[in-house]
Amino acid sequence: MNAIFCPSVMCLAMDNLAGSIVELEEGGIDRFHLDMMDGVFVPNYSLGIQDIETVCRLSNKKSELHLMTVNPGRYVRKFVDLGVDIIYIHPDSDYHPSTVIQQITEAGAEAGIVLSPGISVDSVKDLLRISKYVLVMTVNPGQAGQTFLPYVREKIMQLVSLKTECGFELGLDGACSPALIARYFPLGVDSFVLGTAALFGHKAPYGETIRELRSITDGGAAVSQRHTIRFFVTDVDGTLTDGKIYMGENGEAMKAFDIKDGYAIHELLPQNGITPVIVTGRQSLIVEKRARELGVKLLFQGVQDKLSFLRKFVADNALRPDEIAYIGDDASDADCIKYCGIGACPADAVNSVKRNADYISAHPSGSGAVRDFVEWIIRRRG
Ligand code: S6P
Ligand code: MG
Repeated sequence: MNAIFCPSVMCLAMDNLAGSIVELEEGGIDRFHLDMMDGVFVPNYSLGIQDIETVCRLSNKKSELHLMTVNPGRYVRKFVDLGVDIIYIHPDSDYHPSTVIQQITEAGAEAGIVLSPGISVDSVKDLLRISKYVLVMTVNPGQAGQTFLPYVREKIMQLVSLKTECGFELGLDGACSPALIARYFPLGVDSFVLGTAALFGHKAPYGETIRELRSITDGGAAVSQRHTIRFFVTDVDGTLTDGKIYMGENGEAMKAFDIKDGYAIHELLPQNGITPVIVTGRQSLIVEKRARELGVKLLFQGVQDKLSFLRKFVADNALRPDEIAYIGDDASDADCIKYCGIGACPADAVNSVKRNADYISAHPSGSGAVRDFVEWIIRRRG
């Protein structure tokens, strides 16, 4: 499965539209992304019906129309007649988005929904089942050239875990830089709208830039990572436990572990060819005992700098960082979460960790967050 690249026509110089369409098609794009704004739903104007007609007439590729207008159902039939293949609406742009989705499908196009940064997955849950495409805006709608909003990360990963069950293709729109594509394609995002962050305003010919983007996502690391996590690294205090340490006169006396997490480590990971690794900054006999009980052979205690440890672990085992999944809860875990292929944290992790996590479990520390993350990884492999 290759990444789907959709150049944003709004970012093109209109004085050579025909030439650019040919250059982009020959350069290897997948479909054209057409933004329509009405100055009401978003404070800007972009392509009009005439432009859409021109792109559909001149191009041989599919086109997707992103409606940022109030009353998005109004011209659906017209757009389909012009040759638009996919029509995206913002659910919050109409009182009855499900009716508009039905209208789009009945008119002969495929329907998608676009989630602005402030729109939650929960608020559109039922629409996910009738939408063939879901596009997450990583910037506020209305303009090109904005900066990625980190709080949408959680939404992207929620949708990654729902896409197979609901049967939609997942895309990102806004600030899709090469780095963002390199991060999110392996995690399960299918399509990317290419605007100023990756394609336009750069000196290189489109074909060259697209080839470079393809080299990030085709074959090699990115594709195999979509399927292959080999090691599962977990922190202890505040991840496998609730973070509380019960001290007796002779030092550490008790920690509580969750049986559900234990099952994931002892059973689910090995069954799926993934090796569990426990890494902790503290030293404790309790952890040693628990690791033995769970059959974890790779236990590393007293690790003060977890990132340096991971780098060495990767080098010693001839791995790539993207073959590791990591879960942790505190500041010392934040860099590891960024470094590894997939990073997660329990619901009550500190904010610096949450900001960087690809997956935030709904379960708190010591109460099934590890089990939840393990199941999520396995589900994602399909
Ligand atoms: C923005 C619109 C987008 C942009 C495109 C810009 O409201 O929906 O499709 O045209 O995302 O990309 P970039 O890389 O300039 O943010
Ligand atoms: Mg758009």
